[in-house]
Amino acid sequence: MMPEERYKKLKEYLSAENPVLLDVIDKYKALDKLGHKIGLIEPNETYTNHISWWPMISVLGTFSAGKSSFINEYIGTAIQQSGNQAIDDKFTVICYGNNEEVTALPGLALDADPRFPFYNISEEINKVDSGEGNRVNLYLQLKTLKSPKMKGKILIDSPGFDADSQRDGILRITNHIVEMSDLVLIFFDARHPEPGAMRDTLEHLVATTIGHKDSNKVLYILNQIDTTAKEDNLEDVISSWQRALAKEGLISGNFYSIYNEDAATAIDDEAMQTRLESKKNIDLARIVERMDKVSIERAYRIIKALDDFSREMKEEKLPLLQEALQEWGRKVLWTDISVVVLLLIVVGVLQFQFNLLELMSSPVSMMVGGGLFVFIILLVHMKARSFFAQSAAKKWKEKDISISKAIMHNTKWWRTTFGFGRNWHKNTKAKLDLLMTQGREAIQKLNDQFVSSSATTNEKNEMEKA
Ligand SMILES: Nc1nc2c(ncn2[C@@H]2O[C@H](COP(=O)(O)OP(=O)(O)OP(=O)(O)O)[C@@H](O)[C@H]2O)c(=O)[nH]1
Ligand SMILES: [Mg+2]
Repeated sequence: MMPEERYKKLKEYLSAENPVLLDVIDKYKALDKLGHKIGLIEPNETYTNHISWWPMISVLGTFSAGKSSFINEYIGTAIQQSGNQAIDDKFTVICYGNNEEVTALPGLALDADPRFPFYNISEEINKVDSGEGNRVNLYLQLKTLKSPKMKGKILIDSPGFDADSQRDGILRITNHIVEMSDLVLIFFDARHPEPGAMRDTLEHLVATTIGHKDSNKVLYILNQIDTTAKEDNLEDVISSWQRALAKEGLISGNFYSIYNEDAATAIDDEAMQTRLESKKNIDLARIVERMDKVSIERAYRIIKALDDFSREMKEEKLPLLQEALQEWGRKVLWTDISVVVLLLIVVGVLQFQFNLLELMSSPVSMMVGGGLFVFIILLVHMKARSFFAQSAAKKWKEKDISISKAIMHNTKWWRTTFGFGRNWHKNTKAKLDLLMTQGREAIQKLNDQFVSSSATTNEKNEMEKA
């Protein structure tokens, strides 16, 4: 997708979900322009690609644990089918859409959607299951709906882990989704809290999430605790579950125990009902808070990234590039000087030996000789330019590909050799300063938006009380 098309699509989606971020796209556009000019990114690249605009929340876990029911309850619509056999056999990516009713699209539709860093996933799929693009449809589908709950985030429902019949592709994608997600909810089922039933899930999910650098993003959720009512063994079930997790190495973590009110079996004992319900309400509120926070955090992170990119360009990349280009210019200059000196020596020797100037006294031979002199200097100059540029670019390639690209960009044959002095890109630096200031203003606007929206909920609560 070319940058222009990407800006347009991002704007289209963001205008419905978070208008404050609309201005931010123009700032990214300005940043891209500077990046293109300096050559740090290629003309078809854009910094908007380097961040993910929609935070992802993935719901994983054992089959029939209640993943889909949980998502339905969270959104407030029966968007996903639920049932007692294994229902979901592929991942469902759920996001905001302009249609009132739920719209289901094949996995390939994700390819054209800038909200989802989908190319990563299709690559993963190709690794395990290479084939035509529509393989993707076997693993993924997209659903959109117009729900305020879905603004500014992406939810992923996943197929349950089945002991034997797990497809390689599903496992691979699961790991990848854990990597990409901002929040991962791992569902277990209180009907089978013992390690045997969860072995596969434990091995694959817990093991991949335990060592994660960002392990706070993983929530472990024991669902269906309403089923403990019959034998009154909530504490036993929870501790047996936590023991099973501990066995896998998970000692401390975000543990929650909930059930789904709509799907739960009726609890006859009233005291029991109250106890379970209040436990559930507390834990559910904490989970939902984390889910809601994800979209707010991401809005800040997008602006923060703009600031980071600008600052990095101004304070790190430009100086490093400038230094590399100055060094390149010096090398070219010394080569030029050496070649002139060498040629003068040759001419001197020839003059001394054969009295060259007298031999070439005719205007024509003078011109040919002079021309040859200049031609050799120019030829060596051009060769030196490209030789030293390539060696500098190669040196940077491993360390920082953008600087390597920018070196090639700034050393093309028609460009200056020595113009990298103090004033080089003075205007660009001023523009980057401006972008950073504007980033701070955008953060201010976001603050206003979230502060005022929480103020209105407070007011609403006050009004309800009155
Ligand atoms: N008692 C009880 N039943 C639940 C609860 N949550 C879900 N269920 C039921 O459990 C069954 C499975 O629920 P789903 O939401 O389809 O589970 P899932 O994890 O999406 O299952 P797969 O997609 O097949 O992996 C359904 O019959 C639900 O009604 C709960 O909290 N308590
Ligand atoms: Mg399901």
